[in-house]
Amino acid sequence: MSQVEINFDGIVGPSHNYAGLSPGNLAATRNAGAVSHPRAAALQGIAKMRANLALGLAQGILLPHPRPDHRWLTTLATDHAAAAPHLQAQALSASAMWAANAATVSPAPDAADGRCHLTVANLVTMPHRSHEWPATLAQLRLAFAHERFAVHAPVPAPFGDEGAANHMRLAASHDTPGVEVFVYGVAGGPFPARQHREASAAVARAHRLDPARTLFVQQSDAAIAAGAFHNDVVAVANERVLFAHEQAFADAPGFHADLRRLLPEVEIVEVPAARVSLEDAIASYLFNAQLVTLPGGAMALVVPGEARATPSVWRWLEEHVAGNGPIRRLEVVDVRESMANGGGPACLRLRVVADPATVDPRFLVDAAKLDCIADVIEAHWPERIAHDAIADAALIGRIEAAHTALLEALDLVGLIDR
Ligand code: SUG
Repeated sequence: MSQVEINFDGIVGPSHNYAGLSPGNLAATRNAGAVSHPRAAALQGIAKMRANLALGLAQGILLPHPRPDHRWLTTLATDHAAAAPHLQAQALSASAMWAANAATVSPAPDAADGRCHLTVANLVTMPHRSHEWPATLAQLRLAFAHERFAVHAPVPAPFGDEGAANHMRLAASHDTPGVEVFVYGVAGGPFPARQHREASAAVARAHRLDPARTLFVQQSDAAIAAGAFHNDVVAVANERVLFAHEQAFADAPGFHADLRRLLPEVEIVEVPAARVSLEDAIASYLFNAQLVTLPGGAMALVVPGEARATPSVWRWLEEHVAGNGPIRRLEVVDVRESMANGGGPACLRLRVVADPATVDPRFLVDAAKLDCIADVIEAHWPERIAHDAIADAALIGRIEAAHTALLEALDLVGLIDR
């Protein structure tokens, strides 16, 4: 079978809670201490996957990590019961759900050795995410064990790497050589720049990309300061289309010129600040959308409900679809539990262009398998987590049992739980 884009969604783990752990992520810090709803959150994620299947797209999954992360706490010479509250929260976070931060992926047509390369992200900037990579790597090594893939260990600290959320690929079509774009931030603003240029350069070398078709593009300071802690909050690309906010990049004209030179068929859809402010774009997650090619060849944009609820954004989208733009269809999904922690539809998925027959089938889903996962979630995921309950032994027991039940249902016990 030919190369297709497969979206691997992170299943929302049973410990999903609002601990305000990510400075610079305005939704997460605003909701610190709020009551979370892990069961609803995970079912919202399942519904999004069902909707993508209904569009005719290939769909995969990545699994929640064991939480609390006892191994990490042991390296800190403590355990969950004894740890200080901030460590308890960091060890319990379900942040691995945001699969766009799992790895950077370079499809086979872009690599000199003709393999699809994946580098697991080190996520070193935020303590609660810095311990995700070993469990992610275990899953990637299993899911992509076929010789058509090369799975790489993380770039070493201190070079921050947040994976596909700061990486875009433009190509005439998924299965032809593309232009890979690595977007980095520069430190100095009010919030951390989580993607370092040095890390992106290392990933590009490991993936054996053609330097002549690889761009390193600086994110604008204004975007980071306004709450765009990852590039995928202000830009998204799919095949020949770049869809971005006017203020996403430090030097948009220079970036656009490079793109046009390398990919003459590129279509750049830039949303002017005069139509949608950076604040509205970030609050609505207009760009944290899945821009996907439907089986017939047209493109659809999968946006969160918040985009429809933001008048400037919805007006712009409706005009675009009514006009002659490349986005022909809008799909609205409800992922509000994830959104409240700063994770929209695009954050929840990792895109891999590959032949599905080369992927471990336990990581691919159809409607029946999603029904089975939903049953486990209904039966085992906590209905709510109040922030002051994260130290509660009964809750921790419930979270761990829920995780085990899912691995059992998917035949993955002992394989990815480190
Ligand atoms: O890393 N939120 C995540 C959201 C990640 C969104 N991903 C992309 N944009 N691709 C983050 O900031 C908040 C967890 C908490 O505060 O409890 C959190 O980690």
